[in-house]
Formats: sequence, structure tokens, C-alpha cells
Amino acid sequence: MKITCNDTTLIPIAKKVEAGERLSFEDGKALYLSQDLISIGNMANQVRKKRYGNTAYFIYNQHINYTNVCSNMCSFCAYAEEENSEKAYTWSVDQIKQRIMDRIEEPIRELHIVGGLNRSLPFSYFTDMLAMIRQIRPTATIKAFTAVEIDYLSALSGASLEDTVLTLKQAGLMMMPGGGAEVMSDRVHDNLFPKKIGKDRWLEVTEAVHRTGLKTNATMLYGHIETLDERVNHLLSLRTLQDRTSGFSAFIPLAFHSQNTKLSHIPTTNAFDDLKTIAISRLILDNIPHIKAYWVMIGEKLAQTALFFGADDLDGTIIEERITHTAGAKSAKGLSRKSMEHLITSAGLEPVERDSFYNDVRDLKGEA
Ligand code: V47
Ligand code: SF4
Repeated sequence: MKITCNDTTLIPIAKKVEAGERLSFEDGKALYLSQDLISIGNMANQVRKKRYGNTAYFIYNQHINYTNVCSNMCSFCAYAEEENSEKAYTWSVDQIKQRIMDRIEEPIRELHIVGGLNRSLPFSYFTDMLAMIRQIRPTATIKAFTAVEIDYLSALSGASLEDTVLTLKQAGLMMMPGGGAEVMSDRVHDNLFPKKIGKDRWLEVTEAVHRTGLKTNATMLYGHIETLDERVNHLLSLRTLQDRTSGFSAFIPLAFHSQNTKLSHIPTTNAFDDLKTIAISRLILDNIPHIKAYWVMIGEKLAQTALFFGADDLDGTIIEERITHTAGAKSAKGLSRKSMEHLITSAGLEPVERDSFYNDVRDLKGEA
């Protein structure tokens, strides 16, 4: 591939990308400081095309947010509530079952399950939930609990991280979603989410989960008070862990939504930054296979465009998203399989419906 750049400061980086060489912190910073979005996007698109050609992935999935009661109360979160709040809810295992049964006729391949840290729930609630789902949806992947929840569940059960994950795995856990790392910086942590685990613990929990053989995803919450240096360092920390474990499957940049949060003065991210962040993620994270454009946070149209800026996956149908919509997201709460396919085909790419492990399940349409 031959990449041309309008911003000549990017030429040495383009040469590295062409040669398949690893980018440095300085390269990441230079990409962020450049306004030459098209050249950055072109580099990321070349890398995506080399790996995935004309295809783009999506998954038929369902999100379950089992409780919004959370003792962490991160200041960027509109979703969390105190236990005695009028808006607080916690679904029983039976209520979760009902939500899944409501959609049981649909070929859902993945259940994405996350919630707040609710001190009134015993450890058995989590194993019972997994076992119940395993029974009623035996062919779907249960992708559940962020590293923050895993850390909390380890303390709740009194077992080591690895033993806790193994117990959850035995009950039905098959994968861990991203989330919870936010931006790995002590400064941002102390300002925005001091009660939540910090960088070192997040990496330690994730590494322990990888050691048990489970794949996980990783995210970065951007567009609040973080600096560009902090963003690049976050990506480099993920890349370093991935060199050791190969446990990350996908990376998902999460655009901050400030409505109904303590940071409501911060405007929503712009398209330029969203696309640049996706492209830079693809270029720096040379060892994480998939980059998701999460349509819930950046909208369907920009997610579609992001397929030409390094993303190879639009994530899923989702059905009922709560975390970002509580913070003012204007996107739909869910998309049909037809809409996902249309977003991809109308961009001239071939949609590949996948399972959680990126197996092509197009031949199994309808079966799940
Ligand atoms: O951990 C919280 C973030 C995350 C806000 O692994 C917010 O496949 C924006 O991790 N504005 C949960 N973001 C979502 C998540 C995720 C999403 C899609 C796919 C996958 C995957 C993982 O949402 C939280 C937090 O980082 N978040 N509040 C907000 N106001
Ligand atoms: Fe709790 Fe997660 Fe919201 Fe933080 S982001 S308050 S940990 S639900």
C-alpha cells in the first residue's frame, strides 16, 4: 500500500504504517495534533482493509442492565442511582428471565450484561443469573461484568480473582465486556471516579481474567477532562497488556455524553474527534484484532462512516441500551438486523453477522 498525506508531518508515520512497524507515543500524539483527518483515516482504512477486505461485522445481541444502584457514583455517569432513589431499580433473576423470554424467538447470539455495584445483592445472585441464562439461552454467549464488577465480586465472595472468575465461568460466563477503565490516568481517576478501581487494578483484574482463558474487550471513555497524552498512554497500556496475554478481542472508543451528569457543562464530542479516535485506535492497537464503532454513542451515520476510518465492526442490535441514553444519547435504543445490514451494504461493504468470537454465523441465520 502507498499512503499519501497532505500534512507532511505525518509522512514518517505513514511510512511506518506501510511497513507494518509499531507506532510510538510521539506518533500517537502527532496523529492527534494533526488536522489531516482524511490522511489519518486513509492510513487506518488501509490497515483495516488488509485484515478484513470488504467485510464489516455486526452481532445480533441483547443488553441487560440488571441494576442501576451503584456505590461508586462516578461523576460522568448518569445511569447510577443511590439505593433509596425513586429511579433506582434492581431486577430479580426472575425479572431478568422475563426480559430474555420476551425475545426468546429472536436469534440472539450474545447477552451483554453489566450493572452497578449494588451492595444488597449476594454472590449467589450472579451465579444464579448465569445458570438461569445458560438454561434458557444455551446457544448464546454470556458476555458479562466489567473488570470493576469482577473486582467487586471477588471481594464479595472472599475468593481470589482467578477463583472468582472460574466460579462464574462454571456458572456460564463466557466472555467479559470492556468498560470500567475509562481513561487510565491517576489524575482523571482522582477527579472523576475516585471510588472505582484505578488503572493498576483494572489491568490486574483483566490480566487475571485472560489467564482463565476468557477473552475480554477494552474501552476508552473520551471527550471529558482527559488530555491527549492521557488518551495515547491509555492505548499504549492496553497494547502492552495485549502483548503479554493476547486476551483482548475488540477495542471500543466510548464518546462521553454529559447530559444528566455532574459534568453537564461539557459538550458532546464532535465527528472529527470521534473519527480521529477510531482511526488512531486502529493504528496504535496493532495487536487488538477488532475496532468497534459503537453506533449507540456516535450515532448510526457516523458509525457507518467510521467503517472507512479503521473500524471493522458496528457492534450489535442491542435492543435496549440504558447507560448512554440516560446521559442524553439521541441514537435509537436498538437496531434491527435489517438496519445493521443496510448500514453496511449502503457503504459498499459486505455485512458479516458474527458471534461473540467473530465466527461468521450467516449460514445459521434464524438459529440461536
Ligand atoms: O463502563 C458511563 C461508559 C461503559 C457514560 O465490550 C459512559 O462489547 C458515555 O463498556 N457517556 C459501558 N459513556 C459500556 C461498555 C461497552 C459498550 C459497548 C460494547 C462493549 C463491549 C462495552 O459506558 C462504562 C463507562 O465507561 N459510560 N457513563 C456516559 N455518560
Ligand atoms: Fe457505577 Fe459504572 Fe456508573 Fe461508575 S460508570 S457509577 S461504576 S454504573
